[in-house]
Amino acid sequence: MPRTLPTTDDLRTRARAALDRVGVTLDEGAGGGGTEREVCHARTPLTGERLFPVPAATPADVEEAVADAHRAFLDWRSTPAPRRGELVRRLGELLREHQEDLADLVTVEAGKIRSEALGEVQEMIDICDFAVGLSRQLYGRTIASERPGHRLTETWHPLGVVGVVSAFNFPCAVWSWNTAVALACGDTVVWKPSELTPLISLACARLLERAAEDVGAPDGVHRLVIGDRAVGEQLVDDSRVALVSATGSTRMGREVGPRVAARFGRTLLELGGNNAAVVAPSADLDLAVQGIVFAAAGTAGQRCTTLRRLIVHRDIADTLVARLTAAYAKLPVGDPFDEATLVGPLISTGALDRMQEAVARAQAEGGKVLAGGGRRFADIAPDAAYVEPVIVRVGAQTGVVREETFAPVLYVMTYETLAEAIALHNDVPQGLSSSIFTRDQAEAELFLSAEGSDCGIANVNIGTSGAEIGGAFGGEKETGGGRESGSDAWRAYMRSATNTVNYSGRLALAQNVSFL
Ligand code: UN1
Repeated sequence: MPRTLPTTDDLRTRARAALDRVGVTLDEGAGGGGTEREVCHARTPLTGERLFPVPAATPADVEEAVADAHRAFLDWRSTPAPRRGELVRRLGELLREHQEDLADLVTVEAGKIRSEALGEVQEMIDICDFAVGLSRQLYGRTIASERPGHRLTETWHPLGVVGVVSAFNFPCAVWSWNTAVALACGDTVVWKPSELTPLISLACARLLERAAEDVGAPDGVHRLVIGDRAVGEQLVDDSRVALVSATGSTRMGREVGPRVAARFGRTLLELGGNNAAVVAPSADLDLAVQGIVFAAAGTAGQRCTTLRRLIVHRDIADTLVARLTAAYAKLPVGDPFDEATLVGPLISTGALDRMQEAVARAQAEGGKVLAGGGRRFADIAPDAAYVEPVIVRVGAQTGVVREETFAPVLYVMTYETLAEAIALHNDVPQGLSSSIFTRDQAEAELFLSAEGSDCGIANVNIGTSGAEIGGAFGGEKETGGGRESGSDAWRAYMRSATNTVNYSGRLALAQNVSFL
């Protein structure tokens, strides 16, 4: 079990080296004597301490970023799509070249373990490959016209500037899902990352800037604006931002959605999840235990797809719970750079407080803690939040179980009939990801059917998290309804036009209308 943590100085050196290799020069004087500029402090959850001051965008900077992106859009929209794909291909090459550097920054700033940090960068590489292909496949339809000598078609055009608002937990992959697809679609991007992860954002923005230089794309195809909520609000309210694609809490989405709608802009919202897995009596328990532990405790419970509720058939509940508690007891919590670690730190001590409050509420509501909950390294890193993932057995789906707590807390409930399990499954406000572990095909099919899971992602014999980029990603109800990444999610980044072409030489009106 890892016992030590890196020092903040080590992490600073590591981050600086990665940034250097990517080509980012930090203005380390920012925030120092004399300057009036607002700064955002890069920090690391590994020690909870600050790394570097990073200049924050002023309102004038945000204005300029949107103006630049809008100007670039006017040019980019008429660049042939396969040529636009060349920019994304070059970005993908640079991401491959710097996969280790970017993974270092993800670990330093977001606390992910090595394989998950590399996996996040892999997700960026994969979406670039996807978007390059997409740049030759922005298909519209030809529709049968009701009139002779007429052709009816659907054409897809670039939309405009896309404002991407991303969260700390996937500090670069979510940006890339939006950005690679938006660029192939002929849009330009202004990115407001989480203020908790400015360094990885600077690195990604620099790589895209280098890619644009290499292929001769307009420089304004992408702008980064680092800052707090006010920066996001400025993007949300700017009518030149045609689409606001925002990932974060349901509370954030509740504000963003109506504000953008009020100016008739578009939104793509990826909000909270409260994901569940049903474990049926026929389930392969070896596979289920592995799938559940990764989905519930992996990424320290900080994915929007994290497994938060387990709905287990009562005949196997005691066996499964015993196996899960045994697995939890052995989970190595600690330094995410240590190859042996599986659970890194929570993003902040505030997140730990919220986790502890949720567990206390669950207990007050009748729940029983079966595993975990202990804090680690509080003596050597009091500002960091290392915690053992928790399992709580609950009798009912009460208040706190229906909420998303962004931490590794798994609530376990039991069921008797599959209908009851599906009802429990769907009886929460969120609708992102879901899964069933079963070897009964009819049960699996029912879970995936219209009367089964009500989520945007529904899986069989695999956990709720870790989706591939090829499918569309997103969820229903309070999760916001957006779809990003693969499949035909690209359509959200374009506008369609219906074209009627009359080659008959005479005017024929639709619906047999006669006039003149
Ligand atoms: C998120 O947590 O915001 O499916 C995204 C997954 C990842 C993406 C999660 N591919 O878990």
